[in-house]
This record gives sequence, C-alpha cells and structure tokens, in this order.
Amino acid sequence: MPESAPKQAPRGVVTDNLVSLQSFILEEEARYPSATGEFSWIISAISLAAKIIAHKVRHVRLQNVLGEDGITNVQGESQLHMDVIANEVIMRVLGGRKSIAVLGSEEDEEPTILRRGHEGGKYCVLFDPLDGSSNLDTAVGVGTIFTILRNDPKIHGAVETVCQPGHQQVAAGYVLYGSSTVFVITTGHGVHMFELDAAVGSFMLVKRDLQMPPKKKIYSVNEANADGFPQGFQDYLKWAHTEGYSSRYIGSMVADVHRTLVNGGVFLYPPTTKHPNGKLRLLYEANPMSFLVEQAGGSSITAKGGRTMDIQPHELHERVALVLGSRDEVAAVARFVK
Ligand code: P6P
Repeated sequence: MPESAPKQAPRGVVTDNLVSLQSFILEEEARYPSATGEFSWIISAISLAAKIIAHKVRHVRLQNVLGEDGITNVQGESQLHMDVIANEVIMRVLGGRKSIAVLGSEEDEEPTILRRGHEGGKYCVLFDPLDGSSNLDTAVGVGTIFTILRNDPKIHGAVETVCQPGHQQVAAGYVLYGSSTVFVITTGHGVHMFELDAAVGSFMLVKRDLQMPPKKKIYSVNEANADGFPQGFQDYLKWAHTEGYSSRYIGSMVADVHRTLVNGGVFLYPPTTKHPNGKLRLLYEANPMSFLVEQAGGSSITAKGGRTMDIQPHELHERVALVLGSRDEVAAVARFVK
C-alpha cells in the first residue's frame, strides 16, 4: 500500500494513484507553464540508464562482469569492469539528450563537452556511475549518484562551468541497487522515492515528500580511521558511546546515506590520515546527497561546521569531509567540531 494511503483503507479501494517516475516528472513539469520538457527528458534518460545498470548489477557473476579492468582511474583506484560499463551506459544514454552541455563523471579525468549554450546546451550532469562498486563481489548495495546544474553559456571552460556551489543544483538524486532498486530524487520541491517494478520496467512512486526524523541515535562512520580524526570528531564518538548510540556502517555511501535518509541518524566521513581533506567528492557525491538531506529536513556540514552546499568548488574531483543527516544529530556533531 503506498505510504500516503490511509492504513485502514478497505481492500480493493484505490486510495492513491499509481504514479510512475515518468508521470511524476511530467506532473512536476506541468507546474511550470514555460517548461520545455528538456529537463524531464534528462531525468527520463537517467531512469533508463538506471534500469540497464540495475539489470547488470544483479547478474555480475552470471554476466561475468566482476573484476578489474586493469586501468587506474583519475582517483588512483583500480577501475572495475562494472565501473566502466555503468559509465558507458550513462554517457551513451545521456549523450543523446540535446539539452545537455557538459557531462562529468567520477570515472573520467575531464568533463565531456557535448554542445555549447548557443547550441542548446542548457544543463550539466555530473555523476558517480557506480559508487561503492568494490562491494559488488559481496552483493552489498551499490549506487549511482547524479546532480543536474545549469550551464552558463558565458563561462567557456567545462570545469569552471560545473564548479558551482551545491546550493545552485537544479536537481539531485541517486539510485540504490540494494534489496530493491530505489530511485530517490529532489528538484528542490521535496524528496521523492520510487521503487523499480522490474516486471513492468517502471520506477513507481512509493514515498512523496520524504522527511527525516530530527533525531535518531545512530551514527555511521568508519571507526577504523578514528585515531586519525580531528580531536573534535574523536570527542563526539566518545560522547555518542556514552549516550547509547548504535553504529551502522556499510562502506557504500549510497546505502549508508539511504538508511540515514529513511531512518534518521548521522553519516560522517571526517578528515583522516590518508584523506586529510576527506575522501568523498564534493561535486558528485557530497553536494547531491546534501541537497537531498536538506530537502528532507536534515542538514549537511563540513569538518569545520560550515554548510556543505555553500562551498565554492575549484576542481571536478575535489574531495571534502562530510557530516550529514538528521538536523539534531548533525547539530550534536557540530558542537564538538566547530
Ligand atoms: P572507507 C566507496 O569506495 C566510497 O567512495 C563510498 O561509497 C563510501 O562511503 C566510502 O568510499 C567508504 O570509504 O574508507 O570507509 O572504505
């Protein structure tokens, strides 16, 4: 029964419309009489790419797509077959959308310029095609993260064009390939969740305007790195232990953030000895997740306590330390790290 339906509805009585992602996006588009449908087309493309990736992720051994590609990507990580496949799927699906000017991927050193502003390029799309892919061989939830920015035709450099603070995002979302395939998106009017019905090939709306609980005694961090955390984070963890918090950490950002978004709590990737500026990427991991969390009533700050979405990026693959989640839980961390 969809979330919004009354719990005691008599069986057989339709209490909420069945809404696909496609029709939801058209519903949203209708809110803007001047809308051209180009933006909807981009979301539709991401949805198509997600369905293709979901099918491959769910059969990695049968389709023999596990393992390394033997190439080291721009992140210095060994590229996996599925990283390359997911990246190619998204590039080939989005590449056909005429309103996209620039595509930027975690897997590619430089952004790809498809067309200039005067040629119709209105938007830029940045994405992490398969975040957490190192977990694929153990069937742990992995995900695709995306963000959509406006293209400013007055800015010529592709990197300069996409290096926008998170508060300028037009839309953001992720697809979690977990026990179910979940598509979560915001266009700045709340957070909405869809679940893939593989039998009909549609993402169906299961939660409109998702809101996070303000409090939840769960923190999500890789405590193996704790000795290298700044003192404030170490003090926060000691406090959380005395307050009876539970710890949940999957090591796949989309899965950890999705749990935090749905159940509440706080997700942290502080500065570490190995990653003194944090490990997660600002433009296509931290910012899209921060947009979603803020739209769901939560908050997202950096290691010094400033708002993540106010950071002015300077590089496509810039990293950032991150704390995001329930409003009161992030505030509790901020009290120790500010
Ligand atoms: P660690 C996966 O490699 C990833 O980029 C994120 O998905 C995840 O949150 C993080 O790294 C896990 O990093 O250092 O805890 O293994």
